[in-house]
Amino acid sequence: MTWSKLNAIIEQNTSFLVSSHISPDGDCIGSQLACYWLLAERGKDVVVYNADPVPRKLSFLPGAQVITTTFPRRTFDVLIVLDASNRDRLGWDSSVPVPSCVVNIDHHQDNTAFGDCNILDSTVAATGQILYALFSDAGISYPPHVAQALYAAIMTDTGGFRFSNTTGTVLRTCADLADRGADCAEVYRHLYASDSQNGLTLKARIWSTLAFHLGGRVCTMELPMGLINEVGAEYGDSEGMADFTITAEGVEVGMLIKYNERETHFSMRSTGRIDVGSIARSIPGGGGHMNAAGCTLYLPLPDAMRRLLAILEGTLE
Ligand SMILES: [Mn+2]
Repeated sequence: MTWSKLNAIIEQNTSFLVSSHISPDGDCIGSQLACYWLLAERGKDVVVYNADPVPRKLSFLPGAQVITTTFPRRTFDVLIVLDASNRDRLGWDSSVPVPSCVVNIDHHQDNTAFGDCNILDSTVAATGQILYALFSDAGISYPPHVAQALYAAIMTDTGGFRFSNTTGTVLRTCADLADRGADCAEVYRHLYASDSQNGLTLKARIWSTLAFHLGGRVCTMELPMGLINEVGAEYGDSEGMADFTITAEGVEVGMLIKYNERETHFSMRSTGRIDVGSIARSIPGGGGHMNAAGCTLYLPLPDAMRRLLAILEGTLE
């Protein structure tokens, strides 16, 4: 049903723009590469554009070089948005004209169904898993590098098969992707064991800001945005640090706080009892999942911290 709708859009159109959210992660890039392959295979004219570049550790995925950060000033028949809960997440200038047909494929629970064709499933771990299911339903066989891209997508969003979204379906999907040629050890090495020296230095500086609040139930780490340039690291080098904020005993909510003089961004994590998605949504522009969410306050760090800790204090009661 869903596949036939998407398939009809693919058949009836010629040019496709494929995009994903700002600060793209493995689910964005892996899903985009699988989508690119599907369209290119059918002889379609495809441009894959993201507002932010492919993180260094994901650039090993075959085909990653097709993803551009130069906005294509031309028209397309169809825009396919992957892994973004709303249009603003694309980080595009709002004056940019959007193709008349928008396909929205995503697994975020707060997706606004902004597409003309919405393929949404918040029960799955990753957008890559939705694409896997679409390919399976359609009986499409794909080469090992596409299996590898989908595997990287799912591995990223399950935190390397460690989060509570690591279901039997996830493992069966990934077992099948391995059978289809995904190199699991290679993906692991690139995603989790390939820091640059500057990237590891950045992590050390972030670790040095570790602090506990509200009787040890909240843990924070901080990243002043200027630090990335200062140590010669890349934005993506801080990825995964938010996950460490909930590893200490007794902590219920963890936050990696990125800030400059004007704004403060919170990447929140929960060990399960507190719904950080609803906390994030209580702040304009915020959103995410129950266990992982983000929001931005347009305040300097001390004021933003006070605001967020006050909200958390009420929630933790
Ligand atoms: Mn995702």
